[in-house]
Amino acid sequence: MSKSFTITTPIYYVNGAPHIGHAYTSVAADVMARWKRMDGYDVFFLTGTDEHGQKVEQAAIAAGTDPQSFVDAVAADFKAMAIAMNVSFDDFIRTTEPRHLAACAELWQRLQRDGHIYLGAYEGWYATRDEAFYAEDETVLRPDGVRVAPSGAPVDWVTEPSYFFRLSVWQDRLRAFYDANPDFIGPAGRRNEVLSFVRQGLKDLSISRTSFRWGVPVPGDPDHVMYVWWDALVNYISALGYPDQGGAFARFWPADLHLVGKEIIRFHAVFWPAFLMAAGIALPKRVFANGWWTADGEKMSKSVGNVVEPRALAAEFGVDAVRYFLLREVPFGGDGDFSRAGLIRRLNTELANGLGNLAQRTLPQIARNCGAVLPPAGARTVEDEALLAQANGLVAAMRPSIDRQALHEALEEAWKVIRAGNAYIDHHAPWALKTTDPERMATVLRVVVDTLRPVATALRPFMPDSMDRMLDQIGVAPDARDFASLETPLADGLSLPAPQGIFPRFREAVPA
Ligand code: ME8
Repeated sequence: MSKSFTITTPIYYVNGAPHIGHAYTSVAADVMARWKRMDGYDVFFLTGTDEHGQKVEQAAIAAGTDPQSFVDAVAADFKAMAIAMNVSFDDFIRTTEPRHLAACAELWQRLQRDGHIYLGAYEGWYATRDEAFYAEDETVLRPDGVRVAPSGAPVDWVTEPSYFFRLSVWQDRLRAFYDANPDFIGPAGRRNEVLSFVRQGLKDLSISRTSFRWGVPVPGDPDHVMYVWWDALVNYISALGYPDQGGAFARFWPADLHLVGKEIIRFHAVFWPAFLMAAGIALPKRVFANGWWTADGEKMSKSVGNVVEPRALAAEFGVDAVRYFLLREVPFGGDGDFSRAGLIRRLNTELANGLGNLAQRTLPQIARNCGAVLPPAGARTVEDEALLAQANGLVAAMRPSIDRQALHEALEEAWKVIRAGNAYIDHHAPWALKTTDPERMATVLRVVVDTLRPVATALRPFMPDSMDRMLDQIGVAPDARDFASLETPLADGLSLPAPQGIFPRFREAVPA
């Protein structure tokens, strides 16, 4: 059986509408999932929605509806956004589903039975907006008298009975685990942040609340609901059928990669591994945190009115241009700033002029001058072979970058080939060979097609629809678009469909 690859996104809170930040993590995970499928892996790609907690309850009240109807509507919108952005998830888990509630209850009972969960009283600073507790020294008292968390969210002093997870006892084992698995957390800055957090000492974690009702009931104690983060993290195994540890669980756990935003690395790299260790379940292999997007230099927020809506952008520029921009604009793991001008610039220079032109300068010539069939390879020069070697090495050049989540570097590898391909056409000017040396013209055009094919194949995970259209145009059968198929050359004389532009240049309408 082929090797498996399990990748997850965070499950998104349903207290607000999906925006470009959510699309970002999901699209990045999608690229990796698609890449692995094309590379012969048995992939499980999980995404979904996090539907409990006080914030969601409050959002439902504010919307004048009950929590269940509210989460049903917003979860459907998140799912629609993922589909619109061509995110090829294998499962979409909702934390209000029975399978999730059952997994949470079972895990809770096991941990309680084994002494990892105990009843105590919680006192501390709690930020409803972050659904998180903060230590006194993490909070700041602002001049206006409001105490706030590092995120800026106001905190309240909370005292209530609470169940605790004995996190403190896992500190040494967590540290030993990080030492033994230096690649567990990426990028390096986030790893350092986690190591120093754990080094400072771990306190037991409050994992139940009594002050509101919208959560997973604690088994045997109906006054309590589970802390939303406890419930949320369990999604990664409830989706695989836990507590049944056969079937999908046996096939796809442990996860190869939890992709998350940088603000939730602690939950995934400290709390989650400790829960799993306590439960005797294998730990995920890696947690990688992407950076944060701002919009035109400002934090995106509803009140500022600068929230970037991914579907609106996709409708205007095409899904693939948006996917490309997000992954190309910033080194993956770093922060980025979204601007419309930046998107248009990359669409025009890199997609239309770069990649699009490589096809547009070749395929119409084949249609006109080669009888619309794939010309034979003919006798190749050293320059022909050099370009083809570069193109044929592309998947191998991108693979290590993909495996390190360096998606921007993987794209740069592809653009090296695209630039070399365009330089090759400039230099060999096939249009000028039409009358002087038609045989050489045919060879040059064929070299470009044989360059386009690995380029379009390697870029399919990033821009699935556009690259499929490009592969249609060079006669690659739909079932021969994985990486292994690149070993089989295209047949001479293959008839090609009429060429069509794939990335039209975008011209901003000038206001009258
Ligand atoms: O934290 N830039 O959900 P959430 C980049 N439910 N990425 C962004 C972003 C931005 N401006 N805004 C959001 C939660 N994201 C929890 C997760 S997991 C068991 C529970 C992305 O709706 C990024 O991946 O606040 C971030 O971690 C996630 O959305 C947060 O989504």
